[in-house]
Amino acid sequence: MAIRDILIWPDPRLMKLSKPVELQDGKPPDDVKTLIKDMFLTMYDAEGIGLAAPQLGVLQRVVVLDIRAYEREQADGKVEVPSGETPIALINPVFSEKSGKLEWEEGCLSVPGETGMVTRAAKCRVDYVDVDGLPQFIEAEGLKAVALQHECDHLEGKLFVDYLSPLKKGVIKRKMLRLIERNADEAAE
Ligand code: QAP
Ligand code: CO
Repeated sequence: MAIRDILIWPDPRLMKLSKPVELQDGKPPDDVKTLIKDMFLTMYDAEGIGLAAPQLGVLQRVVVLDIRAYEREQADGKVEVPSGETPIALINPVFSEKSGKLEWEEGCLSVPGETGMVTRAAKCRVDYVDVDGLPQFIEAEGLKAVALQHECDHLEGKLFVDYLSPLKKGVIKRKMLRLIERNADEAAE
């Protein structure tokens, strides 16, 4: 088990379609179980609330989510109490839109330090297989619905920046390219 490096957009691997996990005797293989553990470690280390496998360069349909950290941030009063159970690992998630529209200021561990307003479905359903190979589904709203849509998008090679204006996207891209360059320089020192 290990913390892995998170790819920074526009790394081309973030724009690829991820493949479904092939279950063996109805169970996820050991490398996928290790991947899920590493995804949680990496997400917590980076102080994120969601992470998709392609962000670690693994093009498989696996997502982890733990929105409790976000709940704590909001603990001063209002906002919302996200529904349902997290932390959660989703294998082969299939998203279906339920209803409504919800605007949220999103960020992404692959686009560090940047945010943008994205409109998503306010309620959604996600069918998936859990770490034990059991078919499950979640019906979510609010932050949890936003997070599930954001993470499922990663499996299609899509990021929140793809919903922004070309101008804003371009500004963020230049910043990220500079960051990638700086990281490479530091690694070479
Ligand atoms: C996806 O995002 C998400 O820029 C998860 O400097 C986004 O965990 C779900 C993060 C919005 C729901 C709503 C981003 C941490 C974490 C940063 C994240 C940063 C440090 C983002
Ligand atoms: Co993301």
